[in-house]
Amino acid sequence: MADILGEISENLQNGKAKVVVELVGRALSEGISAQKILDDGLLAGMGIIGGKFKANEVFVPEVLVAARAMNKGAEVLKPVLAAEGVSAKGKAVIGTVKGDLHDIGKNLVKMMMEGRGIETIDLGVDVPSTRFLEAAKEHGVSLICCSALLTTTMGEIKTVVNVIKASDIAGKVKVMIGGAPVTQAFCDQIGADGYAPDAASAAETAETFI
Ligand code: B1M
Repeated sequence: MADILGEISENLQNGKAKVVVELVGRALSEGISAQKILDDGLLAGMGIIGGKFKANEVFVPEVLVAARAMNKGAEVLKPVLAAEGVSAKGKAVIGTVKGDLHDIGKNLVKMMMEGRGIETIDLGVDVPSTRFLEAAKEHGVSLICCSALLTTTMGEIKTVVNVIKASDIAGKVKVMIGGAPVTQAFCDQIGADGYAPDAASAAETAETFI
């Protein structure tokens, strides 16, 4: 059993989506539970890639292909997991703030969070503060993730934090922030709940909030 799960992890790290899909199907037909395949195959591989990304041992393209393989493998497991009654660890919404169209980093954060079993609803780019609030209520999430890449749009994160603080979900939802110009000092200054400098740390931090 360990062998096929190890193979899934390895092929995922190498971005071999087709092979991952095939191996996940084979593991299911061998009677391995979907949860075990997810934890010890897919998530294990994504965790290794996350660690290597953090240590600058692999870069954006490798993470993107690994995440694609992860998503393809997870698609095979989804109906089985639903039938086994396994639900996601928790839910979050993510978006790039109003006025900002950069989404490569945000997409990586989303993929890493999904790689940790967090269902992540993507609001896209140029997201107004009120949309973050609406979506958080609509999906009943416990975490809002805001990305900003421009010094001119960083201030929008503060607007999101203020909108949430003034809403009826204040205290029930955490706000995590990040993006190239964003720092821990900025996070403290605007009263956000958490900051992460990169996608792998963002997924780790998100897990503590979920
Ligand atoms: Co733009 N851009 N851009 N750009 N762009 C930057 C950000 C810039 C630094 C380039 C420069 O001048 N040196 C500069 C900002 C300067 C500043 O504000 N001080 C800039 C500018 C000025 C602009 C325009 C204004 C240019 C113009 O039109 N005159 C314009 C603005 C458009 C807008 O948004 N309204 C613009 C447009 C664009 C493109 C559309 C061409 C394109 C974006 C394409 C896309 O995203 N789909 C683009 C790009 C690609 C860049 C650079 C080259 C690369 C950004 C990137 O994707 N990095 C960038 C220069 C650079 O950074 N070298 C630049 C890779 C990505 C993986 O990193 O997004 O930082 P990053 O994400 C990291 C972390 O920050 C963190 O995790 C990620 C992975 O580790 N992270 C989070 C991100 N979000 C997080 C959220 C979290 C936690 C961590 O929690 C929720």
